[in-house]
Amino acid sequence: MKKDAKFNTKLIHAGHKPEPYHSVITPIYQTSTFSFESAEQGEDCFAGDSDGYIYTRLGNPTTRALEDAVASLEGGVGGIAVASGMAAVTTIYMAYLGAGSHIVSSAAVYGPSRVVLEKHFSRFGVESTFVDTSLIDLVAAAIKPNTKLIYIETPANPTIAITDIVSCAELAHKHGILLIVDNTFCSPYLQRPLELGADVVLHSTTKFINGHADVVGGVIVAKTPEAHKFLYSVMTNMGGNMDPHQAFLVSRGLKTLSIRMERAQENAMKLAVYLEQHPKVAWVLYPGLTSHPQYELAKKQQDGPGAMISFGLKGGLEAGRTLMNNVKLAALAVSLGGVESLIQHPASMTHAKMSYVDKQKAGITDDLVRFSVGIEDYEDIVEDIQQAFTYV
Ligand code: LCS
Repeated sequence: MKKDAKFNTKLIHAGHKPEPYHSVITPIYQTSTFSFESAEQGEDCFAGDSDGYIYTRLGNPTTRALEDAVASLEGGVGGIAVASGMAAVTTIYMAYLGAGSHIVSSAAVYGPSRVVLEKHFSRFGVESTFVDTSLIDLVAAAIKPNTKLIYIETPANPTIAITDIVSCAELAHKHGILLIVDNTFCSPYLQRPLELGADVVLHSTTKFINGHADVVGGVIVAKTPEAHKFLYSVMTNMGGNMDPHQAFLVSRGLKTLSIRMERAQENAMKLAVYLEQHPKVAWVLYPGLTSHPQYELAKKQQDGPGAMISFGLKGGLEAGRTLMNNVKLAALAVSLGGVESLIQHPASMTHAKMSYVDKQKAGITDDLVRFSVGIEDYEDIVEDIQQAFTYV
């Protein structure tokens, strides 16, 4: 593949290396270990003087193909494939936070990305402050002399709040801080944070990157070789590597990212418009609607509004529950970004472990219903919602 290949060409070809049997797809190297040609070559591998594979936790050709593909799509120098999105989050926290250090994070992030700081990293002396990062002044005010990371999710799970990546990067770098962006909701097809100034980007590949709701996984992409090497060493020592079989499936899913994203987004735009004019709906948050508070920012930093919608019904929590209990096509399930439509209630599901007060402050209200729009025919998706509304 030529270096300046365009996005869709990269999706199909990036990461694949010549194979002894000329296989068109990178095979599953389902092996835990690799033999050395000689004791000397083994020594060179461990010294880093030879790029031979050693042991699958330290690297594997199937996972490397995925790492290189996502790094190429994000415009980074190297990828690190890990067992889950949370392994990506915690590898980054482990790498850059330590006793006496401080992180400023979006208040609305995937529940465990926040809870792991509050419940576990706090045990090792890490301080964290959670603010609405869509307001840059709040981010600036939260920075302390010991702040090491600004961590943002944009769009945020589940509030769909958008944070200005360029402004956060400028602010972070002015203070010698790194900017980490969880790009799970957009995927590199719609947003490339490294191009906007971020230092490290991460994904739960469980979502849009794999896109088929059949594998849990994560990936980190670093902007510099130094950051890549450091994060890689933390990951291999902590042991959160992705398995080759997992990587094969994610690589397979990745190839259709653009067409899945386009189709899901087209459905989401229509569904958001439908919901916004529905008499039983109180509010809708979707970056493609002019009513979204950061509509202009989303248009500037994203290549499209994505496929995630949050909304609330006039009848509040009870009405939302009735709606969720009556959908038939959409599954009542957590996760997102797959080919199938999913509906869930963040306050009692994905974000249940956050305190009530923190949920309120972060905008994760009891009435919030989250819809991950799939690639089914729009007519069937909307017909399903319409019939569920008759029970509300
Ligand atoms: N980052 C974001 C933005 C996420 O939405 C999730 C999972 C993760 C990281 C963690 O990834 P995992 O370890 O699950 O691969 N979000 C989920 C959600 O909203 N419902 O179920 C999982």
